[in-house]
Amino acid sequence: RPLTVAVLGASGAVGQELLQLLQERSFPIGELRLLASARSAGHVQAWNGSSLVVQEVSEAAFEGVDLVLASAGGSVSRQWRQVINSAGALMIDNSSAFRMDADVPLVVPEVNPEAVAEHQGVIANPNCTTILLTLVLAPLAARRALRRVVVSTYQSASGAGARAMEELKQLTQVVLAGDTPCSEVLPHSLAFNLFLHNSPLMANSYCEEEMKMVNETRKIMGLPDLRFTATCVRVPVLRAHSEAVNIEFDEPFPVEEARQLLKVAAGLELIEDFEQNRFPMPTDVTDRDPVAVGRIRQDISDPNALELWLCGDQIRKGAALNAIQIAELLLSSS
Ligand code: 11C
Repeated sequence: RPLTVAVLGASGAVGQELLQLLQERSFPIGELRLLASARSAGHVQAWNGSSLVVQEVSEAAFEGVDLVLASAGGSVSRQWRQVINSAGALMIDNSSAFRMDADVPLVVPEVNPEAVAEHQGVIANPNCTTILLTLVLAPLAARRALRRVVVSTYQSASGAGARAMEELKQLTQVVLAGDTPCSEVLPHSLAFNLFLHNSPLMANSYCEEEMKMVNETRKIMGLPDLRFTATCVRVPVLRAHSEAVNIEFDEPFPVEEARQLLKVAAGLELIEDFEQNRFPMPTDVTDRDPVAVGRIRQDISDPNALELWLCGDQIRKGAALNAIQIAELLLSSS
């Protein structure tokens, strides 16, 4: 039967993408409720030929709901989890609130689809950089054991939300006009600039985003002891993240074998033309589902390691698409 679906946080960048994808993918919806804080309540949203009015989130708003797609931040998800589950609904949560909880599956459908079966009312959608990376790691790890992963990210403004995207456009104009840009959303202006990721620094000098990559990748891949290090950087790109990845295995991994595996792996697209020096770019994947991978090469400093590069749309596969694929996976297995 068609589902009653609630989108919590519909006005954000991920919320808007969720609405677009629910329509594009003909998700089986009987009723769609848009829920948000009092500030956004009353806003009218066009969807699939109709106009929906955003309602203020409340206990009553979840009555009769089957599925909640939550993208309003960790504290909102924490606040409403019990109410959602008591109403008999499943929450697919885009925040980091429950990702590392033992009773919450953390799922990338192409990588660990079997994990959804273990859910207790909440399934977590991983961090965007982690989703993109695991799509590439999984097919390789299925062939040879991973020993260590070293990743550097180039993360777009979209990861900091719709306001950061708007601000990047606006501050770019400010710089072009010869004035000094000043950010109200991020710690620094991104216009013609980049900086280390804006998440809080931890006691070990890694930022939260880097430790999310470490911990979430280990959980999704089922490799709790995987040696993993990351450096996360915010770059002046609107909505697609890129990653430079060094992957060490327990034995040499022929480049051509890796290329053939990645070429056919679910969710990936190979963009690789060494003669033309043409490899994935954020503009190749913007508004698109696949994660693009390329420049797969032997690490000249380690016979057991490969180097590669990937780009993926942060809002789409890095967030909204992955969440909807989790819901589709549940529907197909129920
Ligand atoms: C970024 N990955 O690009 C972040 C945004 O845990 O879901 C999403 C943070 C998260 O800044």
